[in-house]
Amino acid sequence: MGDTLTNKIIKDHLVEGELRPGEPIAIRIDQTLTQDATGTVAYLQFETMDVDRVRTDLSVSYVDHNMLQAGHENPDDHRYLQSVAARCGIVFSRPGNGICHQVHLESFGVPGETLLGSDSHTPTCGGLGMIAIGAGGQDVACAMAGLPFSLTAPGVVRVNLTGRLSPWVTAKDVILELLRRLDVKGGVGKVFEYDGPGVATLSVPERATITNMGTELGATTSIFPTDQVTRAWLRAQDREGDFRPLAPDPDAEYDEIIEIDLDAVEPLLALPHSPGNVAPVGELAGTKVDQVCIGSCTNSSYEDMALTGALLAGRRVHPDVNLTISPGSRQVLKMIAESGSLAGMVEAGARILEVACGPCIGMGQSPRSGAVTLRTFNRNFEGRTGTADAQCYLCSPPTAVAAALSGVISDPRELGTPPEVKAPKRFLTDDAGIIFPPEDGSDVQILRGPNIKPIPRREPMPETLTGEVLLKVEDNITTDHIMPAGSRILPLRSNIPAISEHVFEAVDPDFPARAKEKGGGFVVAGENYGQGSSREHAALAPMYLGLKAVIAKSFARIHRANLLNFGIAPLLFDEPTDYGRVRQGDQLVVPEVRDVLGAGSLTVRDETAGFEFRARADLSDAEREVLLAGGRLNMIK
Ligand code: MIC
Ligand code: SF4
Repeated sequence: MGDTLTNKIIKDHLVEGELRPGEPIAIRIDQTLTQDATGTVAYLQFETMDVDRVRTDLSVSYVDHNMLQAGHENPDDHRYLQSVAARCGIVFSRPGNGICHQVHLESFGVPGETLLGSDSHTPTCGGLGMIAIGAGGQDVACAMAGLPFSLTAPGVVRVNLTGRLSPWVTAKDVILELLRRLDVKGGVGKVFEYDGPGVATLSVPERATITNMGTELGATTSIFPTDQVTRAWLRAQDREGDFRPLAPDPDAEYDEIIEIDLDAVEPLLALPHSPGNVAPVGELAGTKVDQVCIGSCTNSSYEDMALTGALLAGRRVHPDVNLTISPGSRQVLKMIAESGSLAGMVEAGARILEVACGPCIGMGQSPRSGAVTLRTFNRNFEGRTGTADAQCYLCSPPTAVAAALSGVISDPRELGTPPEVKAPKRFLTDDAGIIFPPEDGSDVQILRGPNIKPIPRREPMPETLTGEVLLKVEDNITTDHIMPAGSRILPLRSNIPAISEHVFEAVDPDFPARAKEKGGGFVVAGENYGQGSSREHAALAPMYLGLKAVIAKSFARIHRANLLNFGIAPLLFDEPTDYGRVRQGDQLVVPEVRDVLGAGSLTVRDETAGFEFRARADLSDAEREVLLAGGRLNMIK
């Protein structure tokens, strides 16, 4: 039986384990990326590994999230990142050069290689035929040190694309269609491999929009094959030499097959407050809109911006709507400036923002109270805009422009004949936003600001875990619930004691004080605990507050790995109905945890309610070792 493209690339990089879905494996990592909000802690950990220079083919450090300089914290972190990069052989992408995923696609992604990034949307480069995976900063630090990356071998889903998208329907609507069918945990443990005659009709940036937002399915990653479209795009980026033809074997066997007829896809929206809450635009037509934001790593390519500019040229933004536009990279900004698209946007009344994540991560542009905001982004979790009661919808650039012009949610198909936006024959490429490291960085001094504090460590796992259920939460708790972002909290990313004061802020503002007062304890959760981002702060800060274990019905992949990396036990209810019996405030005891972990199920005694239930950890041998040691840093040392 032939191989899927996913398994061909994984086999090329396999260093441990057997490639069967569900089995633990480890793969060699060719490239890494970090961004500033996860990068400081990743590099602080890398520094403790006593490795002088990165051992990957390429490692890039981006500054794109913490761009607001409302105090010394962010610029100090940028300077730290730049100095570590020079010291350790890492390419540094300066603030203003662009969003990590957009720039990596344009400048560095190589078909057939592996990329590990400390950002959950790293799969963007799957649009170029990479196996690109998001992970916590510590896993990325280990990959930079030359260690293989451990994961559970994924099942491979073939997404067979047929037909061609209709006018005004975009790649964003394709991934929203998948989210409509599968919801936010329908992709857990899977790679989505796109195939079929429809692939050739999609450009590389369109493919990247789809693989980017495959993250919202909970998928391990998503990938497209490479073809003449990929080759031409790489040629236009002056990188044809990086092209490699990649396809699955004709008789490849898949674990699942999904059919998408591109002709049948229609303009869609994700409704508040989940990317999986999808409906046709028509169903919401007429809803009044206060803000429209175009950009983010999902929709900020040259084509997205050129289309936006063409649609806005000669028109006026509705007086009740605030329209913001953030191009994805310096390359994109320069090209839309030269082509005149930027002038069209300005003329129409758009607010042009910095080339960065910006409003996507609540770095400014919070809408007014109770606002309806339409965004071309990938996440609309409650509160993520920075305004607690805002209603955030996700959509394509044309749907966003249609609302910006009319003031209400409208079907973009009412905009008339779509303007023709041609992919450039040649992108404007130059390295002005990139600083390459010196051959020998051993003399470079690493520069730290006062906000950079040492990373706290956890003691090895004790014989018995005891403590109170500090918090009980529902299904689909996101890392934005656990460790919120936004302009107020993000500058504390390199200061764990300070950021820990904000853990679960919007869910239960008393959590940090209670956790400290009780000497730590447990969190009890439903399905898909920790969905969303890769931020290891959602494990590290609760660990600092004394969190010992999370007992959940299921976990999101990256967050589970982050919990293990920081010595917090991710336990699963053997019997999901026991979730209903445990109450917040109950006193729990997990005896003989060191002996039993990994070897089957554990007994958990609820001393307050007077009953016992079973929970298990489903650990590989390597994971068990990490947990017993109190986290991975303790082992590496
Ligand atoms: C996000 O989109 O949530 C982020 C901000 O990019 C995160 C990383 C972080 O929290 O720094 C992600 O997606 O991993
Ligand atoms: Fe940045 Fe938003 Fe993309 Fe995260 S999802 S990397 S915050 S643009």
